[in-house]
Amino acid sequence: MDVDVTIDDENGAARMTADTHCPYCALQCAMTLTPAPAGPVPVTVTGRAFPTNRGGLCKKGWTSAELLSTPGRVTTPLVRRDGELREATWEEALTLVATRLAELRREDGADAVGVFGGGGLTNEKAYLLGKFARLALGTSRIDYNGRFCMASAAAAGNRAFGVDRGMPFPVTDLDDAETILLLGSNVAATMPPFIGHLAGARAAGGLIVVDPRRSQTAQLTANGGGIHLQPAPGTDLALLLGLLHVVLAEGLADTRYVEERTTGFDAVRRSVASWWPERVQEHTGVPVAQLREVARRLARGRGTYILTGRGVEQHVDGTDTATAAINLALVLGLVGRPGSGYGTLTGQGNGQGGREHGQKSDQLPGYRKIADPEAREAVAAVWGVDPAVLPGPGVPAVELLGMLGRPGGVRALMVHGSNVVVSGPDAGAIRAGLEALDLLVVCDFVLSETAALADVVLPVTQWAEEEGTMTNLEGRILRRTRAIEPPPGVRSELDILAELAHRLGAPSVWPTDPADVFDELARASAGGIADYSGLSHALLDAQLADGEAAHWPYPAGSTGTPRLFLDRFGHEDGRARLVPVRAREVDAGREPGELTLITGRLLEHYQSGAQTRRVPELVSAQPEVRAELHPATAARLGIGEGDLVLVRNPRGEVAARALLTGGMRIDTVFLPFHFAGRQCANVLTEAAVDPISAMPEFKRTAVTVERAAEQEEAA
Ligand SMILES: Nc1nc2c(c(=O)[nH]1)N[C@H]1C(S)=C(S)[C@@H](COP(=O)(O)OP(=O)(O)OC[C@H]3O[C@@H](n4cnc5c(=O)[nH]c(N)nc54)[C@H](O)[C@@H]3O)O[C@H]1N2
Ligand SMILES: Nc1nc2c(c(=O)[nH]1)N[C@H]1C(S)=C(S)[C@@H](COP(=O)(O)OP(=O)(O)OC[C@H]3O[C@@H](n4cnc5c(=O)[nH]c(N)nc54)[C@H](O)[C@@H]3O)O[C@H]1N2
Ligand code: SF4
Ligand SMILES: [Mo]
Repeated sequence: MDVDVTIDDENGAARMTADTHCPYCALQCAMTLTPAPAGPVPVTVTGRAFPTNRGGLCKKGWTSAELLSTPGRVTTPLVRRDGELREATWEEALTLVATRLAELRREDGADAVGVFGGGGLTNEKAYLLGKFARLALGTSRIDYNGRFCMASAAAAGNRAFGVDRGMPFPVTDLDDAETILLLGSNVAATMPPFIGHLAGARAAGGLIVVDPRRSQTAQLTANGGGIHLQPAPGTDLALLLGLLHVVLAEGLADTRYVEERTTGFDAVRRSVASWWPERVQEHTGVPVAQLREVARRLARGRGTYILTGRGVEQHVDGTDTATAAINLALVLGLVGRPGSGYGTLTGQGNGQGGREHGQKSDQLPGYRKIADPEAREAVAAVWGVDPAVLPGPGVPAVELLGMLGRPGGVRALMVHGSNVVVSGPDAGAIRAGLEALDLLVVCDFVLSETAALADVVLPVTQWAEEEGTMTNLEGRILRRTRAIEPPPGVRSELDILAELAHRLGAPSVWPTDPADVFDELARASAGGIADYSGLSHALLDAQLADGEAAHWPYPAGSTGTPRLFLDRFGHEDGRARLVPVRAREVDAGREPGELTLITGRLLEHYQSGAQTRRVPELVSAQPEVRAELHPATAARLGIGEGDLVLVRNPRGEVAARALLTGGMRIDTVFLPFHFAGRQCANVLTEAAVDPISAMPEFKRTAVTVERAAEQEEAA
């Protein structure tokens, strides 16, 4: 869709508006951009009526256009010379990158070059990046920040259903729910317009929020809205086993559904047998009476949904925890039936599409496995190459970052859409790895902390300056449309990848028009799980103008799939798998005097903060990191409101002002991860990962907290 002429201003001159979606999270709120040539910000943003956001936007959405003209915008390639990043021409920068990449490949083989992508990239960019890694670089070593985000929920969904689509139903289905169990998700801060879809459940007293903090979302359960369960961090798996135990003990299971639509019930039944409520209370801190009440409420007829967020997934047992939530939903007969369901809330703007089209180490476009000979053949045919030239599976993100600069590891890294030095686990080690590289190339539109370490920075277009598609949290494909011309000097990522592919002598064709890239993606996805082959930019534009949604799978000749699993699941026998899982020990390894650090998000900032720390209104609302502590914990440690505290462990130290709140447990401290330098929460987190999904443990880290000495306070 190109721009529409819809507004006439006073003197009759037509101005153009573009209907698009927010550049940030997976709710992908609909907005209209109107060019404002006179002001400091080049477009004005208005919310647009759309099923997911109903015209609403959060603060980040409202202020998103400010980044287009931020003083920190990079508009010229930068190349490091004598230790400093200096302006260079595109010819110089691209020649340097292509020459060095080819040299390193010659010296150490193709796997000496790594690629790190992002879930904020459009489908077109994510697809071309995966193709570029496999064909132009020939490397297997590509992965992306979705490993930090969606990997555990995705692994659990694939294992249970044979398909991973965050929400297998439109979000508006939630409007009629009577009961919603929301585990480890703070939507009131992370997707504010989403809470409109919780209104029905709240009115019915059925919003059940599981969070060790009284988060903004947990606060929605007050005044009869529902129940807040406040377990110890990392004990959700035991809680879920306990809920299933009560469901079975009290005869609340949907036995007919279990028999007809699932396999594996007996093993799961046995696995929860010993999780009687008293044991669960001891393990999690959740009272027996609450556990029983919640189990009964979930089983009370239709209108029940179970949803998970990062709070339960970003753990070393995140896949098993998501699996336990799925088991509960299946035994209650909630999945694949209108009026009930299970889902996970995708995070980044294109967190869903970003994991479908080939930037994950083990995948090819269409959510196909790169190790599967049939998938390799199908995609190689679209690319016009011999399947034998495609590398095999690479390694997941944390492992990839652990190889930087190591012998036999990765000597050059290309980063597209992630600020790993702030957002990756054990950030100090990641910084050391990035510094040890022979070549770090970062594509970005601002000088993120990661870009600041690069040898070459390539400036790219931003959302309002480009065309493309995004796949939101419901698996609905949306159009991103251009409202304004990019500033002179920046190039689109598609253009950069195509140019480098040519210089590296890559086979195949390298389209740069997003509609053409989409057409190729659609063909490459045909027959895969995430099949987009019936779609094109033109079709999407016509449909969207009609108010019709496009949910994948959308094979040629179909009209898409708003609701999955109505008749069958993705496994060959059509049944869902119930998979027995076990809870780990609580607090193993906590020393006396240690607290558990949990990390997460603030409404005003997005991710590593590379973008939102550049928006004045957001910065003035949340200028710096604050450590949230229970007043009793603070009193015990001699800490007062606003004191500077040091949060420490052997990996690092964060300096933060104390924010005292009764919403914390006395054994935990909370830090948002949006800040850099001495405020970076991830210098404390550990690179330990879930054995199935390779998701790092972001939500549970041992730390000590103490008041900073006076000299430190003064500094
Ligand atoms: N404002 C804002 N919105 C965002 C983003 C952002 O950076 N800022 N990022 C987007 C992205 S990529 C994502 S992935 C989503 C994430 O969205 P959410 O999943 O809602 O975000 P988090 O704040 O990481 O975690 C949610 C909650 O988990 C709780 N939690 C921590 N540990 C545990 C635990 O062990 N068990 C349980 N049950 N809960 C726990 C935290 O206290 C927190 O309130 O948000 C998206 N939206
Ligand atoms: N401690 C802790 N750490 C966490 C989490 C947590 O809960 N706790 N959550 C994790 C999660 S869920 C996520 S998703 C990650 C996210 O963390 P990151 O991967 O760091 O994500 P962003 O901060 O969004 O970084 C995106 C970067 O890409 C740039 N960018 C945006 N769009 C584009 C584009 O189209 N092309 C290019 N080339 N660049 C672009 C932005 O300017 C920014 O510099 O953080 C993870 N880290
Ligand atoms: S909720 Fe997400 S998509 Fe909507 S305006 Fe806020 S950041 Fe943008
Ligand atoms: Mo995320």
